[in-house]
Amino acid sequence: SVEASIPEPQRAAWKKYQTRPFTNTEQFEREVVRHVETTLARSMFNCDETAAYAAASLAFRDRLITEWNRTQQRQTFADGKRVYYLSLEFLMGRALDNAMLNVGLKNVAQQGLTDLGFRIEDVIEQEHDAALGNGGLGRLAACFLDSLASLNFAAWGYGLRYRYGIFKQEIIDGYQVEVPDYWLDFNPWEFPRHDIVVDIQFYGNVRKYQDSQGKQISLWDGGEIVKAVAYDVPIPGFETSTTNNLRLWSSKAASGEFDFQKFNSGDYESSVADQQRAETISAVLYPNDNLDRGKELRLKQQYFWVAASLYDIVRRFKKSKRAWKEFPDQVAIQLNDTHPTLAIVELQRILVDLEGLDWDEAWAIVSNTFGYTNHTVLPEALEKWSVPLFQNLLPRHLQIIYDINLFFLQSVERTFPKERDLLARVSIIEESSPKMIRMAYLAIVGSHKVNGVAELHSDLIKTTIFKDFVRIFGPDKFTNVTNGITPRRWLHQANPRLSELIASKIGGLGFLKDLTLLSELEKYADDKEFKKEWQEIKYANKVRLARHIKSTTGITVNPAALFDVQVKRMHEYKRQQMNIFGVIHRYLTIKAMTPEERKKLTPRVSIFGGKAAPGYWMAKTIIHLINNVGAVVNNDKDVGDLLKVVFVEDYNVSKAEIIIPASDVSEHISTAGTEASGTSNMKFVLNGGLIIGTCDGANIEITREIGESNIFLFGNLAEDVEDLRHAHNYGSYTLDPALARVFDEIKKGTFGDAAAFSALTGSIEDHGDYYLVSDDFHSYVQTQALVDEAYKNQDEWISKSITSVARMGFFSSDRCINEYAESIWNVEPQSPEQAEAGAGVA
Ligand code: T68
Repeated sequence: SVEASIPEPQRAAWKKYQTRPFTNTEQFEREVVRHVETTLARSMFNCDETAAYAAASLAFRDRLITEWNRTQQRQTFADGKRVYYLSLEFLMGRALDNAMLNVGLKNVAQQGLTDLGFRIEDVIEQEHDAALGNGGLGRLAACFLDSLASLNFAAWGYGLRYRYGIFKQEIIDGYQVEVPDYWLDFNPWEFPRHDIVVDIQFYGNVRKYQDSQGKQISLWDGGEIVKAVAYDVPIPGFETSTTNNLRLWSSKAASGEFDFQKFNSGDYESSVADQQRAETISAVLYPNDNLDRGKELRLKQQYFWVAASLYDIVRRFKKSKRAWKEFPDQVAIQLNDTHPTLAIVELQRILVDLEGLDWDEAWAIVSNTFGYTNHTVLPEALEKWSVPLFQNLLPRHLQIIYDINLFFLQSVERTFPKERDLLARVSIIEESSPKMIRMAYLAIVGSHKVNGVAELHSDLIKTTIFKDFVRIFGPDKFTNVTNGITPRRWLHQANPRLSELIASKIGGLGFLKDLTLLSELEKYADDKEFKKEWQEIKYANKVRLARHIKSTTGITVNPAALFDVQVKRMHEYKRQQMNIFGVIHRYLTIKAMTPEERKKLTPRVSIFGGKAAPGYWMAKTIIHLINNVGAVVNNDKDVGDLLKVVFVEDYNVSKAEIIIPASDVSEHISTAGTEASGTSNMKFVLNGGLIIGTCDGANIEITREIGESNIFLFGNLAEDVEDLRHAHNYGSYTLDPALARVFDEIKKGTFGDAAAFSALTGSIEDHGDYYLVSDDFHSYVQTQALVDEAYKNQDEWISKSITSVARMGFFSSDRCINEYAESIWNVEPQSPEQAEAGAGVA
């Protein structure tokens, strides 16, 4: 076993002083005080909430790292297949609350902090979100890490340690302003591994020569070296000692602080510049969601991260002394979108150029190792790299891509002779000027499975963007794994009262590990007492959100009103513009009513939140319009409580934890066929909110699970979108009359300078209405009226809410991870108890 390598006496000494993680309040308090007094060099007289947060986190951090160590030892000893999840984004949010709940010691911490004079909620609030992601894709990666650990899979995440995460959003005079998110001042959750450093090469040249056996060798040399330093973040599973690893790479100049040679020869400035250039690689997260901009620094980030991760993975494999052909039995690498696709090329390079394998032998290993997940069909989001740019940065990789493409096209030609158009269509190289590398095609060719993230989306990729590849590789290569969310964070942590209420009825918290157990709730859907408690919890969550809104925006909202929420990245395809046009329509309707008519209305609070990419002008215009509409509506005496419009600044994971449990209705209203899945839709329903939405992404499967009578669906179907667009461009176009009235009001200047919004209204009435806002507006407004009516019958509304929650079992990320494990990775979990019995680890 692992321990056999250490002689008995030393082993005894180690054992005797082995760290024993705290398990009770007294031990926790001792740890907190020790950290305050020594690690933080403070005392009880100057321990504020920040220091209490720091000390409590350090206490939990110590606990996690001991379990982390044991888990890694166990997994090394077991020597089974590992999963590596490569993602440029991990949108983790806060760690302390999650750690406390996952290790089952929040009560202990609560009591301990109380004894020391603090409120646990205030302490938790001190933490800065780890916001290394844009939106759904990054948050999905975070949910997957939670499930992988909770299910006892041996799995590592690999990402970049950005110094700046997604920017902070401020709203000034109704406009979005971006503020840098420097989050690393104090981060107790990461462990720098200054001993794990990988040299990463860029630029340079390729030399070809023959070795002594006459074999062609390609050597990539020259160029520059940047160092990748590992930082490890422990990922605790829920109610298991398994603690997995998220390894994030940080860039550093190869010459250390700076180049002393240059410094001594008087070239101080350029030595500093070299260092800064190296550190720039991991400096900032690109803030675009569903958009590819093809910048060189982004390509550098991708290669830097992928090369460091593969070096690490290959090094770990080599320690096992197995034959190369066993690599895919030991290693599964999942590509979160095309961002890590270079890993395919890099592994082929390692095997052929550095390890001397034959091309075909290497390629069989590579293509059996990778799986690729697609997250979008939007053309502007599909990654492409300019060949000249790529050639300069990664000359050897370009040659390998050309070879991959050549062999691929040759095989296509053999199977489909005389289909010249097909070859051009599926080529990894697009023959444009400049030529472009199509990363999705490379990912498909180099993986053994390709999956979409919801049923509709997986069907769409097979019939549209990847249609030719289904013919070439057969349909079995393409599969669906519908997204999921972790019920630990999105129910238990975000909505503790609801979680406890559910637990009290269905025999404890077991549903947090097997979400299908929620079905037991269905028999309470008509239970009067239970419904009252259910409603009370929703109300309390709304009161909490109302308080947050008051303190951040100054707007007073009535918690008894219907809370209608749309929080997600700002994007035309997500159609926040349709929502705000609907709000304007409602406002105009109210204004035209008599006081008597107004009395019958359902008061509503329209809550928006979300960041716009800094360069996405139209998205910023939508934010501006929302804020301007709010300024008018919220101050109109005729309207009062009947309508309020709120834009919540800086929407992020920890805001989501407040907002989602407080929603009555949330909006998931993308143009059909554009939202690959959506995951917040699942979070809202799991927290007892109803949905108004289109037949898009996971909304469709949510409807299948919870039933059509529990969701407000509207709008055109994906299958009709193409024809409608065609009709806009080639037929006669008439704006929906209600929408036309809304536009007239905007143009009159009711919501500020009309010119500010002309591009927005113009994109609909003059430029083809690509997202079908006008086509769907009528059914949207009608469906909102149904929502108003339904909300008046609270009794029925609450039954719908309970029934829906009871039927959400399918949408756990645990189910989702088990599907990946079975149909893509071919791995099985290993329970710590079982492993320890085998390994003799005490
Ligand atoms: C989202 N994609 C999908 N992309 O939009 C959403 N893009 O439907 C889906 O539920 C989610 O992925 C999880 O599958 C994104 O969030 C990005 O953030 C992104 C980032 C960089 C480049 C392109």
